[in-house]
Amino acid sequence: MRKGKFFRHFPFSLILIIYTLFLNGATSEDYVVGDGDEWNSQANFLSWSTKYNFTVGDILVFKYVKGQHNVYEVEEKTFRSCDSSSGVLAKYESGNDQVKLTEAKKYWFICDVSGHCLGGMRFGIDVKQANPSSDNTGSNDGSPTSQPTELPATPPSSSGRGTLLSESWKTGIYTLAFGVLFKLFC
Ligand SMILES: *[C@@H]1O[C@H](CO)[C@@H](O)[C@H](O)[C@H]1NC(C)=O
Ligand SMILES: [Cu+2]
Repeated sequence: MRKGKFFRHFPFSLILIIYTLFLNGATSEDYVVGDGDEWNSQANFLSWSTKYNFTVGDILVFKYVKGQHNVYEVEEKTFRSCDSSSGVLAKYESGNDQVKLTEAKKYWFICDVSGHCLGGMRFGIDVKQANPSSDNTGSNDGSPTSQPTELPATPPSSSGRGTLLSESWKTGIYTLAFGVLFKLFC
């Protein structure tokens, strides 16, 4: 009676699908810098950079007409000064640059075409570990000063608690899904 068994377990298949969707949500995302405006002199990258929560594994896509702009990943002081004579970590200029965010740290990007950085083609983002619940307390790699002073730009109502609640809710879903899988296959 395999068929009967399958249909009896059908609701569990749904849970499995939901579980898969959650996993996908936690893996990686592509973000086109500037969204529809892309990487150009008119867009406001300060507001763009605060629109999303970036996690390790995400990819930034810089789209622009090759030769009109470029993308430098820089250190914070270079981001602030727009002086690219030092502090440049990586350069991109293809017009369709895919930058994978491989570390949990602050990333800073500028356009090094003359005047563009000072004109607003620059932004910084804080890339977080994909699963904060497992790796939040204890070790943070060598930047003790940046931790306690950090405030959310627009504090929603008790954001910390909300995060905690949604994290434990997710954990609940995962546990439930694992339990179901265990019953199905063991
Ligand atoms: C980013 O994270 C904060 C705090 O966890 C949350 O309040 C906010 O809704 C998130 N924003 C997006 C776009 O996911
Ligand atoms: Cu530019």
